[in-house]
Amino acid sequence: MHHTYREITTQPEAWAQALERVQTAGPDLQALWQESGAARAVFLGCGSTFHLAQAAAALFRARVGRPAMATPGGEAFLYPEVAYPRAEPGPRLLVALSRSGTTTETVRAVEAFRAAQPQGRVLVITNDPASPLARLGHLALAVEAGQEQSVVQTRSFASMYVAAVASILLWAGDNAALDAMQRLPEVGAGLMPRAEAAAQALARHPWRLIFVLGGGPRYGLAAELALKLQETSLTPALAYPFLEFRHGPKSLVDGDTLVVGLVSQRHRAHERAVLDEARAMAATTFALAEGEADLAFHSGLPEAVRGVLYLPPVQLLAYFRAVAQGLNPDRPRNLDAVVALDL
Ligand code: F1P
Repeated sequence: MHHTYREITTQPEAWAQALERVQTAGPDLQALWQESGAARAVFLGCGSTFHLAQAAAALFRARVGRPAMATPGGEAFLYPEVAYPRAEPGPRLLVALSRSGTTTETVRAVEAFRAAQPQGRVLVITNDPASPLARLGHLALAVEAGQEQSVVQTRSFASMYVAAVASILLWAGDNAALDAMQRLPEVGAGLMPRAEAAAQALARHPWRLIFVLGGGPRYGLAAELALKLQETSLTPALAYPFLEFRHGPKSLVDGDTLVVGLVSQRHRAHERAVLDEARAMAATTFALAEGEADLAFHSGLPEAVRGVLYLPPVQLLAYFRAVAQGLNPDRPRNLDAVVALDL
């Protein structure tokens, strides 16, 4: 059995530890946000963790109601004037996301931020408590249970995402949603067999191209899942907000195209209409949603807290597509677990 399979299917345990870490750090998380001026935030990561930053920044804007942007670590290091606009003086909170805590671009970006903005505050969310990045944070949330043997991030990503969502809901004062999150590990474990069956069925076809569509706080998750399909199974994969699909990308659709929809409850009518159009163009579609979908969660959880449930089915699709092609999902072509540079 590959490490990747075990890491994907056991990930609810890592979600549980992430929730514990936020629970324990609650008062420190609140203090950090206040000390940072409670004005704005920047979420930062590389590759998978950049997509995590995108998902987290969108949820932060929606729930905390303050400006927040997501930036790749390398971009923040090279173009600090883009990441921290001068027109917005005053401190800010920087949330640095990294499985390893050693990615050079991320570490250098945080060092530069701390030097340039001494009043700013840094929260690090990582899977390695002893990493250089963990030591650079004013506060670090370390979810060791998310650590992996595999190069490609699956349970690590999900564990850091759960920690980020819980932190955001804490800052938003949404205690009801925070309480509801405690059920995620149990719901996730219950969903895993159905997620696996659906992924195995979908993986039987040699898809030429896979779209992953997701809007609002789900766009970053769609981008991460497209990256998963690329890294693990070498399948060309593209992520778009649902309605953007019509503005050009749909020209790529043919009978060997799969369109995966991370369907929301709130805008399911608009999102289903896009999937219907894709099917009319000969694509195969696969909808993931809380109810009435190809894979329905039936979680009973609020929309803001159940984003992580979209991850295992598509992570498993990437895994089974890799195995179907005789690839080793634990050792993807050309990739290393950490990108270390001499910047
Ligand atoms: C991020 C990273 C990603 C890449 C792959 C391996 O490292 O290198 O860029 O997509 O998933 O992880 P980290 O900073 O999160 O450790």
